[in-house]
Amino acid sequence: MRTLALPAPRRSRGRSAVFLAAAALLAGLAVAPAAHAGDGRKAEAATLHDLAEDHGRYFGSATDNPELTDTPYTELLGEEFGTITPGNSMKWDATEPQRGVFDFTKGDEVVDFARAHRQRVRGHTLLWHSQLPGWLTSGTWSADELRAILKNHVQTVVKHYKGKVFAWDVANEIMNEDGTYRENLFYKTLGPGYIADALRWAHQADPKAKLYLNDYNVEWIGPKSDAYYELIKQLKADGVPVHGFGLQGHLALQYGFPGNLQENLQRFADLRVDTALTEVDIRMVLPSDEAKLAEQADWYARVTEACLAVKRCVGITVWDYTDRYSWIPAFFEGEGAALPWDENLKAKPAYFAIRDALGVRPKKT
Ligand code: 9MR
Repeated sequence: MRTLALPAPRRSRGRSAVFLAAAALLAGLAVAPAAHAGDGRKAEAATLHDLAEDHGRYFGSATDNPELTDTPYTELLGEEFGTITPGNSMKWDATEPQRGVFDFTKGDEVVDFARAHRQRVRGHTLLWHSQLPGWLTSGTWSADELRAILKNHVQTVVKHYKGKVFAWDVANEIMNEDGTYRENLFYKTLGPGYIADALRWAHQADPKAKLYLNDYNVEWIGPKSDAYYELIKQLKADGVPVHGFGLQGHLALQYGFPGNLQENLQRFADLRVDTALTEVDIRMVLPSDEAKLAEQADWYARVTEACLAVKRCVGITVWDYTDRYSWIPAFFEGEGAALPWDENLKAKPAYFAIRDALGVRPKKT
């Protein structure tokens, strides 16, 4: 049986490989390092990202600036993950607090952390209806003015992070549940063309960055994911630089698992775009108990397996890795325990289930 009392796993590189292996054995799991025998670095206990890398995928976590002073937290953040997404510090209110005045201090802090730990950064997000600065939401803009503001924002931010951010959530949460366009500030003034424009401007600013549309409640096939499917198909047909679809993956045990996730990922791959699970967390009604944690573990494994089954699903990011810093309790009263590590940075069954799912290595010929 898996125990919750296991210590937080540490990155392979040096320290507690043997300890982790012993812990995994106690937990009744296959121990990853054996499969790497003969490879110096990988002979040590592999991290989630190491295991994901064996499949050509990444495994990442979101983080936020205030958390970077929590040393036990940053140790794990720096060791276990291959990519980092700033949870807030690249959003519009942070990066352009006054019109035309840019502040990259906090975003840079996250980038510097990532680079110091040999991690790549997913940029989040260039435009969203939420967390916009007051000067933008309270202003009255003509279409020409707003277009110029959006272009300047997108290009200034993307240029600043050129070569440092490998993928951008260019447009976040632009669809309603019924598959119609969300009537955000940009839509209302510019119409749906703002999406293609933002993608083109971002591409001009950094031709190498992968450009994504990103949303929640799109993990299953339904009106909202259908809308993205149609939009991306059209954007591709029009030659617009769109490279990926981000499925946030904010799931909740009480609403059921999105059974056709794999099929959904596959249809986007068939449109010749990448997909990524960009903000995964799996919440539950509190208090948590053994049965809920076991079900959560199973869901994490299923999400991981769905991504591994689709070639163009390039990676998985959890929306922070520990319940200590999850956004859930503040937004959903009475819910939480959504992440693979608990509030004390102890690995939960979900962590071991992800390892298990990643541990199935493709045969090397
Ligand atoms: O994690 C973010 C949290 O700290 C903020 O308070 C919140 C504000 O809306 O945004 C959170 O991140 C969101 C992400 O940017 C977009 N998808 C939903 C995420 C959770 O709300």
